[in-house]
Amino acid sequence: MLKLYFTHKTRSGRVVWLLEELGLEYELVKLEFSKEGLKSEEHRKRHPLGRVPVLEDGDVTIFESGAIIDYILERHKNGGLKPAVDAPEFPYYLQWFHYVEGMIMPPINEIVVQTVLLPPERRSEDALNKALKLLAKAMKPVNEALEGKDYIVGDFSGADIMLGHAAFMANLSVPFGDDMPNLKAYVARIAARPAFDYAINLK
Ligand SMILES: N[C@@H](CCC(=O)N[C@@H](CS)C(=O)NCC(=O)O)C(=O)O
Repeated sequence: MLKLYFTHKTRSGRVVWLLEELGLEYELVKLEFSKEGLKSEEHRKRHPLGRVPVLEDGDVTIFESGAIIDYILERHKNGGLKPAVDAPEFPYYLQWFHYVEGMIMPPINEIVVQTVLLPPERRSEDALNKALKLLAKAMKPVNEALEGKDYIVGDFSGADIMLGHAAFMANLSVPFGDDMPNLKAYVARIAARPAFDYAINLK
């Protein structure tokens, strides 16, 4: 059975969300967001940096949320929730899927570091402001791409698992304003999906 190493309020929620959308059976191993929970010798054998998510499937142990999502879609869902390689949507599916960790998550990581993870005396307002500006810049093309659409590429897909989770998290830190109406509606649409609601509230 698939085994997912999970920590509340992290990218491991993406994988729970996907598994729930697909109705796949899985075992959940909950780890605390702490040195003891994530940096143990045992967990570092699964992920060299001691991070989540990690998925085990028989003798496969795989990390990186995007890789895990693609792995599940290929090995356990026969390409479901993903356009066919020769479909016109396919290149854009790949583009938005990878845009999330490549362009959206770096400023979100910095915002979390500067507002939550660092002790107040080590926080930098300059670094925070730069990250907020970068995030707004990275989100603008997403808002434009969502014009007239419910999901980022055609039907609900793996790209929405990546993007929906990141957009929901971004909206928690800095709520999308009236200049991002499509993203605002998209986050509400994502939040209304029962599988997402389950995953995001799982502790
Ligand atoms: N690019 C990786 C990022 C993994 C990652 O940084 N996970 C965070 C939680 S969202 C983590 O485990 N942080 C623990 C730490 O930094 O010690 C992915 O998409 O899986």
